Amino acid sequence: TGQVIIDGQAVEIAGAKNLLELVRRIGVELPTFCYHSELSVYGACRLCMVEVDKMGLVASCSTPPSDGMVIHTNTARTRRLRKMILELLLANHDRECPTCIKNTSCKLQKLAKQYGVNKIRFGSRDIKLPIDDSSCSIVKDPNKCILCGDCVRMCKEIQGLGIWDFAFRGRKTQVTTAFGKELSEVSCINCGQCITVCPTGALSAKSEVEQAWKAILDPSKTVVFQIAPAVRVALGEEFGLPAGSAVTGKVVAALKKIGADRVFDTLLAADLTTIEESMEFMGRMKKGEKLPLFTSCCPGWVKYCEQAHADLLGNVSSCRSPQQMFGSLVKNHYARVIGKEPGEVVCISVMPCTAKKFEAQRPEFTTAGVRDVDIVLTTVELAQMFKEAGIVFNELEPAGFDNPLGMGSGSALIFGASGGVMESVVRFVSGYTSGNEIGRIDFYPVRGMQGLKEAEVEVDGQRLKLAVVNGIANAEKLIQRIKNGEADYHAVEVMACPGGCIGGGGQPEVNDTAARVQRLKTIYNLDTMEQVHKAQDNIYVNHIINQWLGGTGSTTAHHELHTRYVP
Ligand code: HC0
Ligand code: SF4
Repeated sequence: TGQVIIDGQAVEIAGAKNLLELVRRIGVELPTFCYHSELSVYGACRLCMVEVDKMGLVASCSTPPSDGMVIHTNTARTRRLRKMILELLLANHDRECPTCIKNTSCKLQKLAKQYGVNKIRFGSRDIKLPIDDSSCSIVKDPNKCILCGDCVRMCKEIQGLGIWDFAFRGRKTQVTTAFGKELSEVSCINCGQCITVCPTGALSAKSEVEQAWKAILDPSKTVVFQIAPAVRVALGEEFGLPAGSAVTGKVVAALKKIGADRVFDTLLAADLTTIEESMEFMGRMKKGEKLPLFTSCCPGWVKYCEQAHADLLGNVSSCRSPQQMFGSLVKNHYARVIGKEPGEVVCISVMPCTAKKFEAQRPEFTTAGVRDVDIVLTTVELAQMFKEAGIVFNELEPAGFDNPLGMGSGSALIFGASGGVMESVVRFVSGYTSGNEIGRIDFYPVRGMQGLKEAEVEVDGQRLKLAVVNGIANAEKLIQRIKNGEADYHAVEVMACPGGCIGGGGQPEVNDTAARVQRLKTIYNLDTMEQVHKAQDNIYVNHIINQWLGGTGSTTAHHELHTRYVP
């Protein structure tokens, strides 16, 4: 409680944790590399310095406010220091900006311009460290690292993994993996959350844009796209639209313009997943075995479970993720329908996620010797392709998906948000047991950005206990409680990224959770507008189950839509 004076203006403290938050309230944005509201305060970059009467210069992110403080944000000293810090960072930075993946979206570049840094008075960097591109999801260029430590704290605090840490001292300080191993050799789950906080080009997604162009421009290939649920509420941000703008029809139109042969929807496969996973769940409930059932659509979570909890793999749903069910349908059936060999059809998926790149190259997901999903582009990579092709995205007339793999229910759409898979299963199971007589089922307790959501629902006279977690650190806490007997559930949904896929490592960069909340809102608004609300009401999915797969629970369905985990 109390108040402070900032630049001559009185501001109520009202629960603010630090001066940086209070300064924002008077409409002044202080520069910072290392401050993120969802991470611990590190106070290392010192850019957010302010002058406080009787205290002198302090880092505003790590200084709590106290009643009567008099704060100045723009003084001769703060100006001089900010410029100097930026110059020092730039002096030690590989300044090949025009060819950097983060050119024009780099925070260092942006702040250098904003603070008028037009010369660097210090010597230039003389060491060149090797780039690590061993991972199929993430590229690390240590020459671009400014040691803000954001990736270190993200991986440790939100994912509980601690893949990155500081090593060496003084001028030789680096952020690196344990023993400097290549990223593909350590327990990284490919989630890309470290990329989302990296202010420079030090961490980026491994681009597959060139492979995608090659396929599109090859006349002997039929190129089939699938678009994940969360992509449609974020891609517009790359073209300056507000966070959470729904751009589904524009994405389809743009893909047709750049030469996609068919544009399909991952939503169709998400409905298929709901049906398969719900049947599996009901089967386990009946037998009372292998409970809780853990969802299996997040490849970051699946890899984590394989590494850290192999004893739980029997509890993980055998369903392939929607991305992989889709790829399997394309290579096993759709190719034949259009008179092609699986190798003549290139399946490209567009995902909000860097771990989907890893999932798609897993050796178990192949048909007749070729990958089911050949190329995985992130949301940002697809936007890049539209830019390269000169597409005036914001002026496009929307277009519709192709059939028969272009339709999904509202329940498939909400897969893109944490809690969506669980709600879809609840919608299916409630509908199924009541003979589908009932209308809409909206299941609010599992919605929202919280890291852990618990809910109970009564279905067919049985009380189902459900949990939804996002962020692997939250998942780990929950697993410990389950293992210690402090919690028990019938089903658990796990997504590695905060807020679920909408917050994936392949999404446009966002500075705070507000943008993620907007994306989340749009997902549920789109669901509200959908005519078809439950997976079982998707007539295309029912057609595919009956005509292509030989009915629910058939051997074909089992082979093509499920997987086995080898501990
Ligand atoms: Fe997701 Fe998915 S919802 S993981 O977040 O389940 O990436 O958007 O595509 O596969 O559908 C990501 C998003 C998907 C899959 C679907 C699931
Ligand atoms: Fe950690 Fe995820 Fe980055 Fe891997 S991708 S280092 S698990 S934050």
